[in-house]
Amino acid sequence: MSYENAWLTYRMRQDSRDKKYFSKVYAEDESIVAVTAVKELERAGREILGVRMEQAGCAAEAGICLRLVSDPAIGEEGYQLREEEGCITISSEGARGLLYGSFALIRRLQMELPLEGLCMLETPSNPLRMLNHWDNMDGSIERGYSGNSFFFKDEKVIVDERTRAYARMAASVGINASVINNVNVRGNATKLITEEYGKELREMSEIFAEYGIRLFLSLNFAAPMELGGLDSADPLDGQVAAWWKDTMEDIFRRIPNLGGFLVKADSEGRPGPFTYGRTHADGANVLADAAAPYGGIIIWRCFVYNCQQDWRDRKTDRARAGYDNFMPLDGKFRDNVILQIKNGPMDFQVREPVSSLLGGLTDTNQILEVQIAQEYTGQQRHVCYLIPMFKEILGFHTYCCGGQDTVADIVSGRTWGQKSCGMAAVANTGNDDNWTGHDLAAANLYGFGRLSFQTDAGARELAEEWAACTFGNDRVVTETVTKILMMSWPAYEKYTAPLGIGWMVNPNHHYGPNVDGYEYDRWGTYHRADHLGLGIDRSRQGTGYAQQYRKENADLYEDIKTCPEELLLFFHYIPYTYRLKSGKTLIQHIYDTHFEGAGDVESMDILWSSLEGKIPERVYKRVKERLEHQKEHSKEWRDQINTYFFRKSMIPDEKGRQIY
Ligand code: BDP
Repeated sequence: MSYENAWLTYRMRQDSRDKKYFSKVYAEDESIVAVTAVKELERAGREILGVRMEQAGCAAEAGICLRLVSDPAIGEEGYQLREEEGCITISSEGARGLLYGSFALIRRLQMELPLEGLCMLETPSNPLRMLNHWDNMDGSIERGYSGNSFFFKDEKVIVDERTRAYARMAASVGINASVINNVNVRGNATKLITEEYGKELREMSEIFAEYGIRLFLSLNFAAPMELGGLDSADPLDGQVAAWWKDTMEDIFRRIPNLGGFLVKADSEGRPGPFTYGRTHADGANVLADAAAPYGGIIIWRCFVYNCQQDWRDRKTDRARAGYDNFMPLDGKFRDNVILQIKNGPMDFQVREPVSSLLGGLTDTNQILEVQIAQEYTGQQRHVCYLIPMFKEILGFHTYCCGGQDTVADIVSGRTWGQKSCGMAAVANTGNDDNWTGHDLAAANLYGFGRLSFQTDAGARELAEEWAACTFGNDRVVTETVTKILMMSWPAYEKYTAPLGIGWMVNPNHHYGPNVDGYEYDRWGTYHRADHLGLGIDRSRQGTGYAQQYRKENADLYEDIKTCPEELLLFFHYIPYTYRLKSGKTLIQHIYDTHFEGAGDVESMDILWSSLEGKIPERVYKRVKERLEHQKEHSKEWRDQINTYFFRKSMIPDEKGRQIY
């Protein structure tokens, strides 16, 4: 199985400026993670500078020195990089900090940034920085767009070279936890917590451990029945609790580097505590109590809603469900439970408001869940760089308190003083050579990791870093690739469903336009377009969702005049003739943005074509092919959406363009 090294593709540098540092290394720590750090420095020295690095006998002889220090300002995962008199010191309170510091140094080497006089301190913004893989044991990946799983094949756990390559890549951007199996736990995946898969999972977890990553598994809430032969999974049943205790004891003994479990319960047909008339707190707590003696964490997803909704009922609203289900339980979860909350109240659309639960909950550990698997954003056939979206989400003021009230503050633990919290991304990897199918989709993987480590980092800055590390330090390439990436999310938003309404996609696989695909079904994802207008009234007169926010935001969303325009149709039903701030009518805005969006893809394609010969041919071709498809597909989107609204409204385009 071949694979490429993504942003860890090292190129030999022509200059010898930094060679002196990489001739000798000295590490004060001998733990496995520190050993990994030294190996990584050696490899970078060899492959980038052509230097054979040796171990120095003492710190004074070294060009790079890894030091364990006692300094709470740095912490166990933070690091300080300091160059003085020809020696670079990487300091941290823990080995993981040393590893992250080493990768930060290597990044500078790749980008050819000066090392002399270097002095920087970075501490991670979030305690947990996770990837959630939706990999199935048959090797398929739910919402996977880059080949098959490299964790599972033919109902077996795979541990091979690629396991290490994955861990290395993830650690290089600061990831410290990984859930390897799909949240929808079915069939043999339920048995991952049994002896049957113990050996392989232990091996995998040991490789992860070398890179400071803890292994997590998704759990089947009905396991006491499916594996234990009990006739119930009722969390308040003593036998069930006892079964979980035994099971946890076994698995944590078998796999010491296990971090805990991720649970999707009472959601889209998965079993959960509702069956027994119990709450989600009852469900999560029984697992948490069983995992607590081993330091295990239970991550409980808030993606709970009625997927059997009646489209005729205008008062029910899927957007409300997370808050309605979980707000009453605030404060009722054990300390080792974390609620994992999708960024928006619906499901990873190109534009959604921030979930009302973030900023609602004050007494519960929280993780922000985003999706870099591009399920609704072009499935890794379209370029869609999502980091600018994540930046907006993180920067959103919830008004949950006087001071540190942004989503970034909440999930980092700053707002409510929590230690178990952070960010998780539904991963976009598979066993394709380039890991992410679309080469440019690797920017989302890179960007997510770096952003979860440093939420202050800018989307453009991360794009530039990624491009320089991936394609080499050529200014024209970096600038062009960054330009394409930065255009891509706005472009995708323009040519797909307008102003926050989302969902005009093909049911099931979710690729490509389908104007009424979800309109009259039970999933609760409507646009409610008619001949006068479209959008969903989520104000007080409507479903009342806007009122789930703190007053400042509730007022903002409640009123058509103050509602941010990009979310206008999410919160309000708007006539086609309504004038937006630009002076354009809603219908004209729809037409214009759709032409613009498809036009932007043409520009992206031209920009990419200008790089021919400047980047490896196979990469160039892979991306070019996808851009060709995206050009055609964005036109299909444009034409279906525009035609649909033209036929509904019968209002012609002011600019007289062809709308069918
Ligand atoms: C939706 C996906 C579905 C996932 C679900 C989830 O369509 O495949 O199982 O989210 O997050 O986006 O559980």
